[in-house]
Amino acid sequence: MHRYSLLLVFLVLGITSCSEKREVLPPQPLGPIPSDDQLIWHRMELNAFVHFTINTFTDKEWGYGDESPELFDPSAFDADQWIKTLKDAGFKGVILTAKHHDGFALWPSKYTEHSIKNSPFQGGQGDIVKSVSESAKKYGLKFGTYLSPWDRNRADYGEASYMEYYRDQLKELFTGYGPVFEMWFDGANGGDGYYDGARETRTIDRQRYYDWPNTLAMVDSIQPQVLFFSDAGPDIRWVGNERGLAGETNWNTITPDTLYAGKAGIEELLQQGAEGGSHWIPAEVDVSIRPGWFYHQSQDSLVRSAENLFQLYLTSVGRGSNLLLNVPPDRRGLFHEKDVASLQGFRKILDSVFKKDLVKSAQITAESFRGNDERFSPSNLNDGNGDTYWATDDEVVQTSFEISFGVPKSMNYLLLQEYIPLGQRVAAFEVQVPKGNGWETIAKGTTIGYKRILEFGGIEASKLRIKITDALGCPVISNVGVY
Ligand code: FUL
Repeated sequence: MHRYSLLLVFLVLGITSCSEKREVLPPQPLGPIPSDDQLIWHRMELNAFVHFTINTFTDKEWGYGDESPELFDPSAFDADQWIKTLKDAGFKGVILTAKHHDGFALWPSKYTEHSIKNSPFQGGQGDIVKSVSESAKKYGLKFGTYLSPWDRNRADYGEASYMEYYRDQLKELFTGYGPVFEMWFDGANGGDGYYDGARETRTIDRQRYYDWPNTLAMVDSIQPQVLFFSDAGPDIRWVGNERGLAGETNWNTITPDTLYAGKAGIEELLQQGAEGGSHWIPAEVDVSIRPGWFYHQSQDSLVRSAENLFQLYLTSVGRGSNLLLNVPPDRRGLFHEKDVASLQGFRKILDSVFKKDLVKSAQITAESFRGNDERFSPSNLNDGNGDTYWATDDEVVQTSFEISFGVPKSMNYLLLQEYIPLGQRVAAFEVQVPKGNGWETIAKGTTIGYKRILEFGGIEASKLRIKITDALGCPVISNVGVY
């Protein structure tokens, strides 16, 4: 009897520990995490900006607001040419300047005469916003829009009534043109302008004038999926420069309490984000393929080369941000041949650099994996599935995994991705190759985030070890690639 009860105790214990083993839980989300729409956005990686308006015809960057609508007359406008070029180059979304600072509306807004409806283009019947949104839909790109809060044409810019006008225009854009994935609010606000003949300088309270909470809530009530971009978010933040550079340290988190569009002195914070920040507000890298945002014939010889675009890719997408590359149509209403050639070349470089992932046929082992449960094993790192990941036990923060190629391979790039639905965690890592009986560090990085690409410039090794040296919690890595 006594012996039987002992056996029973063992059995019960055994069953409990077995069932405990089976119940290894995934890591809990750590800190702020992306919303579903932000996650979709991260996965887009490459989006295009299109600056097109009356400036294209006046050779200006910032129209004063007194330009006659008569000037807007592209001779061979073809939105499909833009969108097909972008699609072929791998872009997933397009954001159009529906109205820039000069106030000219590229759609026939019923709230102003300063619009395409009073231009000679298509006999006043044209609607660029419609053509571009429809073409984007046709080619499977998402459509986004930019509506400059600053309006140098309006008589009442600076007064309360202008905000009514601005909101009415937002309503037009958000009800008439299908789903909008991203809305861009520019930080350039207030200054001199035409203002319907006043020709003066007007300053506004950048923090309060636009009543952003209510303005955004209004848009959100029409299209809840839209992501708002501004210097300070709330969904996507500016990266703090227009040179194409995300921070090598780039947290998707930041504490936006004291931030607002146009606030000075926050460039570095925006570029790097903040470890432990209170909100998930990833940085977007906006940069132009030409020196200007708008087309100028004088800049035809200054279009970024394909190699230069690839460098921009490495300093934006390769640092965990999205690239928003501006491609300005010319006076014909077409992407210029030089820009098209660079975009095609850019695609070729991407395809050739990332053609062969050496990890696909390699063995991956890790110091440990969570609860020894296969669901969290390092084999998830090269299974081509972004929804599986390698994770360790909660208390295992400094750890490593090894990639064995079998034979020496020469390689140029390492690509890492964290599984960001559970938060951004890694703060420092090292890349090592075997040396003697140990390892030698050949590269170091800080954050990973959605994607981190390190360039080695050609090394040869039969093994790589990725050592996580600092993280906010146990690492959760979904993908590794070596090229
Ligand atoms: C800036 C604007 O002033 C430029 O003209 C351009 O639109 C750029 C994307 O944002 O703040």
